[in-house]
Amino acid sequence: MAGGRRLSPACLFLAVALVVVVALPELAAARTRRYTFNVTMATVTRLCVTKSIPTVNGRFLGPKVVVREGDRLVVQVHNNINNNVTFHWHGVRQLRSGWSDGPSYITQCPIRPGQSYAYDFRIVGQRGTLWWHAHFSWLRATLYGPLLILRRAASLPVPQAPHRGPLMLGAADRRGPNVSDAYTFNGLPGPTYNCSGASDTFKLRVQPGKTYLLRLVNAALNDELFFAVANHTLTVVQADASYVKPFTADTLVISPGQTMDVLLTAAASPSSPAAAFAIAVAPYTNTVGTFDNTTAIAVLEYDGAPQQSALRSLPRPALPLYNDTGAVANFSARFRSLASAQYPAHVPRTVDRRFFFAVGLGADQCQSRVNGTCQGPNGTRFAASMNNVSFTMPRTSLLQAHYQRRYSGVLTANFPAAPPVPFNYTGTPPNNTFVTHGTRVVPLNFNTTVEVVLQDTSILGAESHPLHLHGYDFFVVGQGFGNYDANNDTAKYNLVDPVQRNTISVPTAGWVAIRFVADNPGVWIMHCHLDVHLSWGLAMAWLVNDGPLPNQKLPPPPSDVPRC
Ligand SMILES: *[C@@H]1O[C@H](CO)[C@@H](O)[C@H](O)[C@H]1NC(C)=O
Ligand SMILES: *[C@@H]1O[C@H](CO)[C@@H](O)[C@H](O)[C@H]1NC(C)=O
Ligand SMILES: *[C@@H]1O[C@H](CO)[C@@H](O)[C@H](O)[C@H]1NC(C)=O
Ligand SMILES: *[C@@H]1O[C@H](CO)[C@@H](O)[C@H](O)[C@H]1NC(C)=O
Ligand SMILES: *[C@@H]1O[C@H](CO)[C@@H](O)[C@H](O)[C@H]1NC(C)=O
Ligand SMILES: *[C@@H]1O[C@H](CO)[C@@H](O)[C@H](O)[C@H]1NC(C)=O
Ligand SMILES: *[C@@H]1O[C@H](CO)[C@@H](O)[C@H](O)[C@H]1NC(C)=O
Ligand SMILES: *[C@@H]1O[C@H](CO)[C@@H](O)[C@H](O)[C@H]1NC(C)=O
Ligand SMILES: *[C@@H]1O[C@H](CO)[C@@H](O)[C@H](O)[C@H]1NC(C)=O
Ligand SMILES: *[C@@H]1O[C@H](CO)[C@@H](O)[C@H](O)[C@H]1NC(C)=O
Ligand SMILES: *[C@@H]1O[C@H](CO)[C@@H](O)[C@H](O)[C@H]1NC(C)=O
Ligand SMILES: *[C@@H]1O[C@H](CO)[C@@H](O)[C@H](O)[C@H]1NC(C)=O
Ligand SMILES: [Cu+2]
Repeated sequence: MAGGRRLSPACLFLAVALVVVVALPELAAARTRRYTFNVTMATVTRLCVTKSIPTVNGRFLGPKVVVREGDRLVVQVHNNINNNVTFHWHGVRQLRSGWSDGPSYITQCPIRPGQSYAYDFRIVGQRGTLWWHAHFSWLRATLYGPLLILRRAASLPVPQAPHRGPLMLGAADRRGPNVSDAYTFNGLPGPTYNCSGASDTFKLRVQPGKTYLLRLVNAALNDELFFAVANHTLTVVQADASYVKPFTADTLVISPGQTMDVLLTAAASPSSPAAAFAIAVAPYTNTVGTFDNTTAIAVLEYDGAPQQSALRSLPRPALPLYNDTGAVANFSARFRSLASAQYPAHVPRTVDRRFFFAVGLGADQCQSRVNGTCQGPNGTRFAASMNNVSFTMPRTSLLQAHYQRRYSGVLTANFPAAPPVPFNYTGTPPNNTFVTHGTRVVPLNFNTTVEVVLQDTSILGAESHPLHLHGYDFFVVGQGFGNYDANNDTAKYNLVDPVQRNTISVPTAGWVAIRFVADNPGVWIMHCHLDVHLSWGLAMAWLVNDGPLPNQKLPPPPSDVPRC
């Protein structure tokens, strides 16, 4: 993001989140729900370190926003910190409300210090767990919270269960946008870290024999995470606020940006002497750089259990090794849309436009080696790209430029549909790994059916990239290792019940194919949700033109939308 390389926040707390939701009456009429976000600095202490961090309303883990599908949500933001800010409602479709999507310089200019902006949108046809976070530079490190959408339908496709959630998984960092010091559960790192106090551990209390719904969000800046609960099997029922065919798993994999709703059944008579079990998260990565290789622990505590004195010695669940790509692939292969009569999967069976995007790292020439900015190989600077285009953040809002049809000097509508020079994406990298730069977009006619194959590259190391699309959910119709092969792989697509998501990890040294229908006019960024890669340019944008009918056009901007 603009300035992302330079701006270094006072601190990072990356999180897993758990939130408890009280059941609300069913079938309430659609209404307007209003929240106020006052962005202020506040002092937070974790692991014996106290720092001043940007917060919403003075709290770290920001407010829980609760709506019902069909509701209008209005969030009045006041920026009272000495930095620009915007907010993104991660996973909300924003049907014809792109002015409220939030990514800075894409759908709005930043809310400057002292300014206000009201995000105002409806939530249509979505239910489950999503989340919100800042979308300017690295500010989402501390500015985030859950967004829960209660269902409108009277009958549930999954077993009804008391809610325990959201559980926001994050991380804490003492230096800057670099390597975190700890992973966190709802902002709490737990007992595995030095100087952890009694108030540093998140505890989830349950009653024997009951089934709970956990709402999990990976809010960490740069880390895909394994998640498991000792001696408990989990049942996945939703992903990214879409229903899936329920399946059980001992270990989950959650990428930054993704959410997962899972059922946990507490044993009728737990045999553990203390009736307390460790909930653990640890990273999944193939990065060639350094990473936070710690394990964070929260506690699943049964009612009536004696107070725990020995949190550190709780039996831990066995998690896969940090680089176990096979475990990740096996887990992601299990997701299927529920595809029921009530919640059908409208999978596009034919495609109007096909795209092939090679996604990965690359290099920039380094002009100056001042203060470690040239840490790439052979004195280069790290960059990232799609089809060798590293995204340049514009200086004004792309949506504003589009609305006024003033593209000159802001964007060019020539983002390549395929890599300029094909190569063996998962083999020996080409000699020249320098990227090009630009604010290049793909223009789409309204209602175009799009297929994108996202192919990881091994340039500077093959690595998994959680790609997030704004404005749409997409169907994940295929994935595999190695180079995508149009002759053989297309025939194996699942066009019956593929999972629908807003964020999908491009497998390490592999590919994933997604489909969506461009029925939401506006400008929508698609980017890696590892913030470090986003700041290196791993992004592009779709420019979806208006349709012919009045309800297929982007409305004018709200009067208070921030200008550059
Ligand atoms: C926001 O918080 C600051 C600091 O606590 C306070 O001075 C200001 O009045 C608050 N603004 C609003 C709109 O609540
Ligand atoms: C990143 O980490 C390295 C090694 O710990 C440190 O020297 C450097 O200052 C950090 N960078 C930032 C931006 O915090
Ligand atoms: C938990 O699982 C471990 C490993 O499978 C087993 O040894 C232990 O007995 C289990 N504890 C309880 C309380 O079920
Ligand atoms: C990360 O931690 C695991 C478990 O402690 C260990 O096996 C592995 O070697 C570590 N990897 C790195 C790169 O530090
Ligand atoms: C995973 O990491 C372990 C320990 O760091 C290493 O021995 C092993 O070769 C790695 N596996 C892969 C597939 O890279
Ligand atoms: C480089 O670091 C030094 C020492 O921390 C600092 O004084 C200087 O301003 C930095 N230069 C740049 C260009 O950031
Ligand atoms: C390293 O960079 C220098 C200067 O750009 C270049 O001449 C040299 O060929 C590079 N070496 C390798 C191994 O890429
Ligand atoms: C690409 O490179 C991989 C790894 O070296 C190799 O196994 C594969 O055969 C290569 N594919 C092609 C089409 O050359
Ligand atoms: C890439 O570099 C290697 C080693 O320097 C060289 O042998 C090879 O011919 C180069 N390949 C191309 C396509 O330039
Ligand atoms: C979109 O296109 C499909 C055919 O490809 C058509 O059936 C449908 O009516 C179109 N929808 C709109 C809103 O134009
Ligand atoms: C892929 O398809 C081509 C052409 O249809 C075929 O010749 C080849 O054997 C196939 N490769 C694999 C690995 O299935
Ligand atoms: C904040 O946003 C304004 C408007 O785009 C811009 O001029 C300014 O440079 C930004 N400030 C920072 C620190 O990025
Ligand atoms: Cu990435």
